[in-house]
Amino acid sequence: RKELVVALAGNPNSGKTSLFNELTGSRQHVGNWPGVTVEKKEGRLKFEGIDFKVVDLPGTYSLGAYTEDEVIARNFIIYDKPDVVINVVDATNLERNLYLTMQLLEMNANLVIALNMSDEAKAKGIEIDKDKLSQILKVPVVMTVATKGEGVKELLENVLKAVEFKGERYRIDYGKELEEGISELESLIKEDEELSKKFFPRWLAIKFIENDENIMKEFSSKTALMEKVKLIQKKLEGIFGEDAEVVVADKRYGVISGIVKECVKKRSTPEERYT
Ligand code: BGO
Repeated sequence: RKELVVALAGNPNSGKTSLFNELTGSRQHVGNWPGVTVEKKEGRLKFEGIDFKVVDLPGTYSLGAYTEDEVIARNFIIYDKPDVVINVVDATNLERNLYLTMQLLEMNANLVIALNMSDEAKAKGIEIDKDKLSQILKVPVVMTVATKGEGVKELLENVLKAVEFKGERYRIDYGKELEEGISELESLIKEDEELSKKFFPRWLAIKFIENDENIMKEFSSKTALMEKVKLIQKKLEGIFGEDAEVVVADKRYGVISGIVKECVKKRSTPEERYT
């Protein structure tokens, strides 16, 4: 069996580096991403007789086209199609971190969530129902303390299971009007061999509606498709009275807020109780 590729994705300071070190130990190689001066870290590990290559993606809050780091991370997921993506989530900041998670799911990345900093979360009285989170997102969720190696074995067991996963993960329901636009574009994308081979059609359709700079530039020569995109954007702006990209982002934030309400309980910490 060939070497499996696992990418680590997460917000800055979520503990990605600590987890990378814990997974790969001294079997690391540091270079650069092609054409840019951003550091690329790769490492190797063997688990249950299977060889893994672990690629540490740049830490980002989003996967838009706004920073070099975001473009590197998203291009790796689109073009290199890693077998599994470990999404390192800071459990003390679940709501903010889930914004990236939603985008990874939208790209059809094969996710396993490492709910890291779970020691810090506990100390702060934040209780996350990880089974509930896992059930909603249809993604394995493992509590980890990367700096102590806690949960890492369970994480790898779930990575191995995810390799075989063929089902569907969670997808945001953007509501009737947006979904109509998305599926119209999705059909056009599926009819285009170049596009449908390269991209997950639903993701690309959403990026078009969001007016994603890189994507719009890359496909500006597909005039019929671009006209359709503009038409749909106009229609949505007429309905919502806002740019389509704002409507999409708002919907994501709303969905995340709902998920957090369902999964997170905050107890008062001893300090808060006695002061
Ligand atoms: C410092 N639990 C706890 N408690 N801390 C963790 C965990 C965890 O599960 N995982 C990581 N950290 P990175 P990115 C630091 O460096 O891996 C800590 O950006 C310090 N440094 O040790 O770098 C980790 O790669 C001085 O903390 O994250 C690190 O994603 C004082 O979280 C920080 C306190 O981890 C970020 C912490 C000189």
